[in-house]
Amino acid sequence: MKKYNTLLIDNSVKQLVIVKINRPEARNALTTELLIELADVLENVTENDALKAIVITGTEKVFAAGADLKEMAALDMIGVLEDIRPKIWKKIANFPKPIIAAVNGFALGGGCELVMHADIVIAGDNAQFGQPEINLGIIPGAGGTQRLIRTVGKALAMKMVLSGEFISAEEALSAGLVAEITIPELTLERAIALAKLIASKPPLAVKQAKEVLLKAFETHLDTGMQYERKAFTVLSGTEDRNEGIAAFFEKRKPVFKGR
Ligand code: DAK
Repeated sequence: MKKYNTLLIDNSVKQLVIVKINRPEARNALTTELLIELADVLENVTENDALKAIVITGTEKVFAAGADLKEMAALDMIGVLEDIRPKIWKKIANFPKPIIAAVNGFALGGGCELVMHADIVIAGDNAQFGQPEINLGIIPGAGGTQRLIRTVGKALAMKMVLSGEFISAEEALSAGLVAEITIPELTLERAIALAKLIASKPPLAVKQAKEVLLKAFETHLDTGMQYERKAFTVLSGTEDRNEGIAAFFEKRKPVFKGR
């Protein structure tokens, strides 16, 4: 995979791409360049059948401190209106393979919103999540009002967005923003282990599962159930489904082919 200015890419784990956000001097603030590079990584992973999932992480102290404020300060209203970043966020949201976030330290503003674009979040016990945009006279712009409320509920989302107060890893876990907490030294390792486990599963089922689970954010139950039914039916016609059931009865490990 190519080299990027703002991301470090680790291809050493088979079937995975590990992306480390690499702007420590600006606390991993998300510039447009960084988002473009991230979208490029996702596009490459989407197109490569051998790659099954990505893991996104930051440094020990900061996952990401939000949108780059120098860049934001330079934008007037028309600049914001014509900003290309909403399109890039959409690409991240539409990425079809699993994204696992390994979060140590601060995940603030756009950084917290990036966490919410991940499918599974593993947090170090030093992690802090927040939407401090209110302190800057703005509001979240990449889903921090919409995804946050759907994830953690009204009470906590209102508190975070209106007050700018951060929540701890523990609070994030009990609110459902985070799937697991580890000691910070193991956050990435655990995220990789989980990504490897997912990479061993039948890819068509993983893809359908992600797609249908995310539908739950935006549909009524009845419509969501129809999506589930359709995806379930489609998977019934795959070789991997036959292989999974056969392997169960033959008491052996299944060999999935993504067909
Ligand atoms: N942008 C640019 N530079 C930043 C930065 C940021 N978000 N955060 C930190 N830095 C820079 C600091 O300016 C400082 O630079 P120098 O002074 O060394 O040149 C350096 O990083 C170190 O910062 P600190 O001295 O503050 O470091 P600490 O370790 O003491 O504190 C911190 C770390 C992360 C708690 C703190 O830096 C902090 O509170 N940062 C700002 C957090 C924040 O307010 N985030 C929200 C940003 S607004 C949209 C999509 C998304 C968004 C908007 C629109 N659309 C699609 C329309 C998102 C908006 C946001 O995220």
